[in-house]
Amino acid sequence: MNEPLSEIESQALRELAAVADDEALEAWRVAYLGRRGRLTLVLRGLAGLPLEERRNAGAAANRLKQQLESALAARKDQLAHSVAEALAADRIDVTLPGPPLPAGRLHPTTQTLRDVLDCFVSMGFQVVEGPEVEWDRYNFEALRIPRDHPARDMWDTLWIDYERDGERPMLLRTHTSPMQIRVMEQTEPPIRVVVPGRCYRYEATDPTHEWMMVQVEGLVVDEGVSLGDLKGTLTDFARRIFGPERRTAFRCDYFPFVEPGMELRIDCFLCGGEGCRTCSRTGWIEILGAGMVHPEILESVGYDSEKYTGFAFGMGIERIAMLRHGIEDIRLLYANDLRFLGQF
Ligand code: FA5
Repeated sequence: MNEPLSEIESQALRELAAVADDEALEAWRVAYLGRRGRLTLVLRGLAGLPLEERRNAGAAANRLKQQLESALAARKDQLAHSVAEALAADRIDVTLPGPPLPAGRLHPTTQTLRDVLDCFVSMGFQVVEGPEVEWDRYNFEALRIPRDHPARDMWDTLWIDYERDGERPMLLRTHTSPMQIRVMEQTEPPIRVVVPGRCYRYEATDPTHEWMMVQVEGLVVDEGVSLGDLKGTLTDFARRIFGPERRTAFRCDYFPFVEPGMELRIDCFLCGGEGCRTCSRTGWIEILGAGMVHPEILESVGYDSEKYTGFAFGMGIERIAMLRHGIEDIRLLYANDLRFLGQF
């Protein structure tokens, strides 16, 4: 006999205990009991032994064969059982309600932006968009803010690290006003557009100032457009967005691209006009700059300033969201705290 039965027995049983699936079980059967299996080879080898020895060894080998066959059947049973158990444990109750999916919502700035745009669209304005990375020419020069003019100090600028002829002509737009020029260059009056978009300023933050904000620019150019149209349009806008109880006030302001220029202020929601930290103790919160388009600008884009007049405005959407929801600090809007944002 070429292999001791005891060795086959112990090895076979050890391996069988480690078998984990039907495939491994079949491989084990082939290895020990198959046509060329280890035990089968032992049984075949018995033929060459003397009669007495063959009888004893044959009986022992057959006993082992039976033992392995019944061990195989038992293991097979065991495996089938554990698969059934795993399936039972894994069973899904399809009648249970699914786990709730956390639903997102629109950011309060986006909600207000959409309401503002809806308001102007209902008045007949068209919505257009423009680039956030802008040329100096559109952001400043074409708006009558030449290099070295003190008015540039009104917009602390983030310049793009790109040089041409020793100059840096590109920047992150500081306001949406460059789109006034781009629209007028490409269209003829009558014009009625609003331009939403992000603007960037190299500015220290405080309760009403962020370094990134969303503005909506408005531009109207037509025959016979007057300051009365500007005031009427913006007063109507303010009533629709803030309700009739909020007080509004126009005040003179300076912007090189309009004449005359003004700002629109809303009474502070927090102190009701008494003066507090949020309104810098003035009782008012400025939401937009506006004015009649400067005739030189109309001429520079090829319009006849004797025939056409226009007005423009630019508002900060975060300031409007703050007034509507009573948000005390603009920085809360972009601090990404879901406990705060989830309230709106
Ligand atoms: C402008 O940006 C002009 N382009 C507005 C304009 C357009 C005037 C057309 C005339 C004609 P100003 O810098 O004041 O102006 O900004 C306009 C509005 O943007 C402000 O009233 C305010 O609501 C908002 N805003 C300005 N700076 C910030 C800031 N740092 N953080 C948040 N909102 C701001």
